[in-house]
Amino acid sequence: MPSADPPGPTPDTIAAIATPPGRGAIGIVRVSGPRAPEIARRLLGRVPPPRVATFLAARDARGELLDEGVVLYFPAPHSYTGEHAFEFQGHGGPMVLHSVLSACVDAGARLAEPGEFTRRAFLNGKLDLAQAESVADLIDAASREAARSALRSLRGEFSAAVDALVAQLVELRALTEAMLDFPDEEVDALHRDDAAVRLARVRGMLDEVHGKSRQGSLLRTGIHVVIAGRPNVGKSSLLNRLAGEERAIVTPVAGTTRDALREPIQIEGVPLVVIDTAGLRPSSDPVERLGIERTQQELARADMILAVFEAGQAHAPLDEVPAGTDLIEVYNKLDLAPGFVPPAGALAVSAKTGAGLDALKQAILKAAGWNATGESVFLARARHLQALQRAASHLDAATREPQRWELFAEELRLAQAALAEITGEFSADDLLGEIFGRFCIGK
Ligand SMILES: Nc1nc2c(ncn2[C@@H]2O[C@H](COP(=O)(O)OP(=O)(O)OP(=O)(O)O)[C@@H](O)[C@H]2O)c(=O)[nH]1
Ligand SMILES: [Mg+2]
Repeated sequence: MPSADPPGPTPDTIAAIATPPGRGAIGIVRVSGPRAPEIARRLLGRVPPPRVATFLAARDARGELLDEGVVLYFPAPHSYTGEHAFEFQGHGGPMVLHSVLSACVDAGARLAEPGEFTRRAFLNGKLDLAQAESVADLIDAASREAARSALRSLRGEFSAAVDALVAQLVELRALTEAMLDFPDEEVDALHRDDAAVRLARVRGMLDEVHGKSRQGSLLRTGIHVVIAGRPNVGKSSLLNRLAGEERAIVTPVAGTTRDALREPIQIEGVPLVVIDTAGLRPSSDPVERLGIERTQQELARADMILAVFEAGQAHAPLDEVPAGTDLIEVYNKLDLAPGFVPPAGALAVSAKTGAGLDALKQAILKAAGWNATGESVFLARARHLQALQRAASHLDAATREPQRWELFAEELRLAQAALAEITGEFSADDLLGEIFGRFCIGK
């Protein structure tokens, strides 16, 4: 069998169940590596024709029937991993799938580690690192918007934007390095001006990518919004309104909520976790005091706080709310105080009638840094944001060195290296381990 294996040590052949654990109509066992054809021959009696759905029986080494199903065979390099690979689509029961998997191992495969198929796709140049990460992001996407962004990254939009930045930097570096042989004073003003203009252009592009990435990172992580206030102001009612269903218990009794209640919701496709908490007040009831302690813990790790008050009622300031967290003041029960005008920057709502709720949702999105421009955003990870920030600070350092070409050139080199980490041109092994270790097995 002709082999398209990459040079270097021959990799193992890996196998895994690619469908989620449990029972299902169909279950898939996936095999990838140089021995895949041989394993197919042993398991299925033949190497199936490439890329054609072929119905075959799977047997163990003693010839005992394990299952029958549809097999797809992808010879290298035209597979997900770039290696010889096949997928056996059998009956989706744990016993059946495990017996097929064991037969693959008996025939020479080893069990795959989490993310190993995608790691191989990266190592074989099928995907760059940002694309490989977007595979996991697509699988984990918690909202439609997040899934769409992940898919765009998988198709290479994010990588293309980063590559475009790198290309501009390479051009600028070439220009600069050509000048390095001349003493600084002989590099004429024309060259310096040209370099400055180009640098400013790259810096502007970088800002744009960074902006879209920061927005996209909201889609990945979700925003934790904590509703806090004195008892009975309508915090739980507000949570129910935002969630669109009766999740939290609402009563006229002050001190109803004890445990913090978390509710995942979406506003315009942006995932949020809204947390209802026990009303803050001095209390001698031990249960209520424990609840209030939890409120304080939630407040400490909130991304955003909705500080709820009653419209038209005098109230003491909420000193318990930590300074420095994004905060929206919300005056509830507007229906009981018609004509009430909230202080500047605050919002008035009625959890009872729904008045002001749309404005509140928009305010939450705005405070989170989301602006619905309709433009595509990049579902960036913290790693990407850090690399973009590092690149930006090197470009800024370059801006400060228009007279010293060596330093100017060095900062450009560092900026380029930071960007290259995103797509994985230069990546340390431990980084790869960390990224792919978080995948599910079989992906
Ligand atoms: N009229 C009116 N009543 C409301 C509104 N929102 C809440 N209420 C009432 O206010 C009372 C308290 O509401 P909750 O949502 O339980 O208040 P809470 O802030 O969660 O109270 P604790 O959990 O005890 O801290 C209930 O009787 C609600 O029906 C509103 O917008 N208008
Ligand atoms: Mg409550």
